[in-house]
Amino acid sequence: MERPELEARVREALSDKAVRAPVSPHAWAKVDRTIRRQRPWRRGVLIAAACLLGAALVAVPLVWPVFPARQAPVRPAPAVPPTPSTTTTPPDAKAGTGLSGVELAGDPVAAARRFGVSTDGRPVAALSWEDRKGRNLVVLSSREEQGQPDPSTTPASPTRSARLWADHFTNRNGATGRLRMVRDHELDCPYDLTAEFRPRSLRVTDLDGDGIGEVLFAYTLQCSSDVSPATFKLLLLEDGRKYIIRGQTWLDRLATAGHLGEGVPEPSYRDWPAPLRRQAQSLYDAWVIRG
Ligand SMILES: [Ca+2]
Repeated sequence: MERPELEARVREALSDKAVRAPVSPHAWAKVDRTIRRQRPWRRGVLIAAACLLGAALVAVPLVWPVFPARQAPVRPAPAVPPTPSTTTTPPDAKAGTGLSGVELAGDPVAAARRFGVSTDGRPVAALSWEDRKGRNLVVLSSREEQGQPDPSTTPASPTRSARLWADHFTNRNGATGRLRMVRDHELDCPYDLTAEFRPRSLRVTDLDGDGIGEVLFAYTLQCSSDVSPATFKLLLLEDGRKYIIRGQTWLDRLATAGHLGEGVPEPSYRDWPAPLRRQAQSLYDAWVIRG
């Protein structure tokens, strides 16, 4: 019973209704003495509780490490894909197995010099790699020069000639040599002359997985004074063997005059390794403009 209530009941007992009250007129004095006796005891309880609380706050951090914490399961971090390394390898230049050190030279002249070889034309692109036969270097080169005067006109008109070469050099067992040469030309042209390798067509793969690189490139030849199709050839060399698709292309997608036919392979497609044929046909179809 709280003190205000006790006081109220005592005062009620001391009133005129004291006779009927449930407590005697002397109850207040008795209660007051009881309260005074309880005050020190309550104060002690409060002080003890405060001390226990303080001790708990100090002890818990000290004792906590003793007990192994029940940790939530750690979700493994997602795998991070490896960062692709930078390389001078051109797109699609290296596929399959068996090739290493594939590099498209920034300076084809210097690349030929380092390999210890020279070409008939001015090097315009060079690609080197290593396969199970040894070190390889393919150099594309070209040269344009004055042609023979055109005898069909009077006086004879001047002409221009252009030549293209592709040389596959190898270094096997310490010996450097030319494994294969491909050459083509457009001679004595009195009109507009085009003779150029398709930019960025030079690449090496090992699609058939035999450990020998197959190098691919393409070029265009034309001598024309009007809108005429140009000669387009795509070549693939592997260990001295030559695979080629010969056809025609328009030089400008916006200037065509009819639809051009399919390219003609040599040897026939049934004699090509299937992965090489698929790649060659795919790139040929992507590069020629048939109209
Ligand atoms: Ca191969």
